[in-house]
Parts: sequence; structure tokens; C-alpha cells
Amino acid sequence: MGPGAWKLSLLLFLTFWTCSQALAKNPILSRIRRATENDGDNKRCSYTFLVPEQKITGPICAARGYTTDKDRVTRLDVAAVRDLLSKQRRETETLKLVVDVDGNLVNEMKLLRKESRNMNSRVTQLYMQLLHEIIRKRDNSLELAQLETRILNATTESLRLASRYRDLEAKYAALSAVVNNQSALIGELEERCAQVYSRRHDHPPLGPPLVQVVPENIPVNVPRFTNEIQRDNARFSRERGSRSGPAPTSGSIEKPIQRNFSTEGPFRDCLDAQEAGHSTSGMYLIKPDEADRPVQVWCEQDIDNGGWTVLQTRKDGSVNFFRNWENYKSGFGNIDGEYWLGLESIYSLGRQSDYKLLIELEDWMGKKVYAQYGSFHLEPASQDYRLRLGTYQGNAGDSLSSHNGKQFTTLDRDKDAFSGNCAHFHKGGWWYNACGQTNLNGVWYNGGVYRSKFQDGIFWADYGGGFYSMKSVRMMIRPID
Ligand SMILES: [Ca+2]
Repeated sequence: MGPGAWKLSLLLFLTFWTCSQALAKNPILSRIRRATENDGDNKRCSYTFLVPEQKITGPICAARGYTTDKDRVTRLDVAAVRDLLSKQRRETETLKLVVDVDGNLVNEMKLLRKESRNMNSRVTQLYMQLLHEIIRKRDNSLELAQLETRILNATTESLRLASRYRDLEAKYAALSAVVNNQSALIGELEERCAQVYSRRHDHPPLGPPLVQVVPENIPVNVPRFTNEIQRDNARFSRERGSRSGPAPTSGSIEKPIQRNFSTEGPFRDCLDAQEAGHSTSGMYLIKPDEADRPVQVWCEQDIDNGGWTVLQTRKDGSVNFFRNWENYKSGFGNIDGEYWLGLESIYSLGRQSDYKLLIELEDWMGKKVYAQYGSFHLEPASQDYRLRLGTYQGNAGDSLSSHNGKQFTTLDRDKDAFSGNCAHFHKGGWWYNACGQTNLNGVWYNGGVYRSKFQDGIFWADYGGGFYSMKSVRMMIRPID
């Protein structure tokens, strides 16, 4: 194939490729199109290639039926085509650049989509967190509501209590007023009593000076305070009448119990019984030498070699000791319980021999102490059974020596050194001074420490002071060895 044929083929190809693209712009093709206008609105290109045998320098496009020189392809046309080609190449390059840019955009789009997915995930996560937070806050709200309800209930309760407190305060005020009125009334009555008493007597009924309390001797761990006498004593009071007044009982020893009772005798005293072979503690019949009649006593044969004749016993409050002269003279109580032997019998005993006195004291902790006096006897009834004591020894303290030489005083026979009647204040007969450091015939208080206007318990000042009532006491005598 020669150069002319190459050129023609190239022209054909380019013309065909650009036919539909650049038909309107290209002036050459416009001319070619003119050759096809007869085809009407189909706008199809239809070309006829004439290949001359002579040498030609360029492609020849001849419309069907036209072969004029002016329609022949010239070098200018080739140049134009080349120009067009280069332009197409540039456009191609431009398109490639655009494509590259589009590729970048696609990548960016992919990145954006990925970010979008991440954002969606993050939003979902945040949404879940928010939901959780909402639920938690709702729970908190429930708890808060419950708390508020509880606070409301507590407030209501406190208001109710405050209301009750106010009511109680009002009642307390009313009761206080009543108590104050009663106190005033009592004070008025006391004043009237004092006036009446002062008209009848030269001296006002002032109480005796209180015995000095000895705190260091009060037994520790005192079970409880009390101002009540034991129940048994209350029963006794019901049976025998008020304990505050002298009981009109007979002076004889009451109802001997046939237990530990010796039918032998009578003996001179308990040492005599012991020496007769009776080494058991119990009830015995004795008759002092000058006594008119025998009496029952409790003989203590188990302590300190035995032979002790018990004159007095307190241990349970079962016997009332707030009695008159005749009772104290002849004796009262139960031999195996609480009793008072009787001033006359004690006097008779003391006349027949030289005796020593042992006083045994037991506190409410179960501790026992004693006070012993080297000699003991009473003067006769004409001397009101004046007390005569020897030297003290023991561990209870000497509270009785201040009563030595004193006459016996009862509610109805005042022989003490005090302006009033000590038996009235101390509630029992005793060898009172004014009034003294001890009274073992006072009220049996349960528990030890007691509250009372006067010291009317069974007290021994040197052991426990004036307001400690001993649990049990015994007074007993034995011939001096
Ligand atoms: Ca007096």
C-alpha cells in the first residue's frame, strides 16, 4: 500500500469517529454533511470513497453523485483534522484528569461513608448510654420518692409524738398543781399539828439529831434502795394492826414450834443446857434463878463454843417491834423466828451470873460482823432496866457504848435524854440516849439502804451509818468464862 492509501485510511477512520461528535462544529464535515442533506432527517452519514489510480495526496470524500473539486480533501483539511485530533487528545487528557479527580472523590466518599458508619455506631452507643442513664435516673427517682414517703411518715410520727408530749406535759402540769396543793395542805396540817402539840407539851416535836452516816462502812453493791418493809411484815401488820401503833398483843412468847425443841429443863441458861449434854442449837426452856416462870429461848450452841442464850433476833421483818412497855417487858415474837425475850427475863438472867454480850450483824451482801461487850446486865424494873455494859471488842464498831447506863424507852414510856420520845422516831423500844448510835429494834427494811425521815431502820451507826438497815441481827449472852 502506498502513502496515499495510508492517508486515505486514516482520514476514513477519523472521519467516522468524529462524525457523530463534531458534526456541527467542524467546517469540513459541515461540507461533507451538505453532501448528505438529501437523506433528510435521518442525519446519517453516508460516504463514498473514490480511490483514483493516480497519486493522490489526501482522502477524498465524495457525496453520492458529486465529484466537484471544491469538495476534495485538501492539506488544510488534514491540518484541521490534525488540529482536531490534538484537541481531542487534550480533551482526553482533561477527561483523564477528571476521571482521576473522580477517583479521589470516590475514595473520599468511601472515607466519608466509613466515618458515617463510625458516627452511626457512636450515636447508637451514646443513645444506649442515654437510655441507661434515663433508666437509672428513673430508678433514683423511685428511691427518692420512697425516701420522701419515709420522711413524710417520720414527720407525721414526730408530730404525733410532739402532740402526745404536749398532752403529757399538760397532764404533768395538772398533776404538779395537785401535788403542790397537797403539799401545801400537808404543810398546813403539819403546822396545825405542831400548834396543837406545842399547846400540849412544853417542847416542840422536833426529830432527834440524825446519826452521822459512815459512808465508808456502807456495804458496796447494795441491791437496791427501799422504803418498804418486807411483805411478811406487811402481812403481819394486817394481822396485828398498823405497825405505826403499839400492837395490843399479849406479852407471852407466841406459838412454840415443836422443832429443835428440847422437852427437858428448864435450865438456868443455854450454857447450862449445853453442859447438860444439849449441844444442838434450838429452842430450850429456861428459868433463871429468880424468875417467876420458865420461858422459851433459842440456844445457839454452834458458834464460839456454844452456850449462847439469844435475847433478840431480827432476820425477816416478820414481827412488829413497834410495841409498848408491857410487850417489851414480857417479850414477844417467835422463838424460831424474830423475837424479843423480854426485859424481865433478861434482867433475871443477868442477876444469876456474870454475862458477856455478843451482837451479831449481817449486811445485805451476806457479810457478818460482830460487837462483843465484856459484861452485860440490866438494872431492875424500878430503874427502867438500865443498861450496863463492859468493854467493847469486835469488828462492827462500838455503837452501843454510848447507850451504856441508859434506861429503856418505849412508845408509852419515855426515859431517854431527848426532848421527844426516841421510840416514836426510831419505831422501837431501846436504851435510848438522845437518841443514840444504834437501834436494833427498828423497822426491818428490805435491801439495806432506806429512805425515811428519821433513822428508824435496824441500824448500827459504826457499820453502815444511820440509813442502812441490817439484814439480820442477834443479841445473845453467855456466862463469862
Ligand atoms: Ca425523851
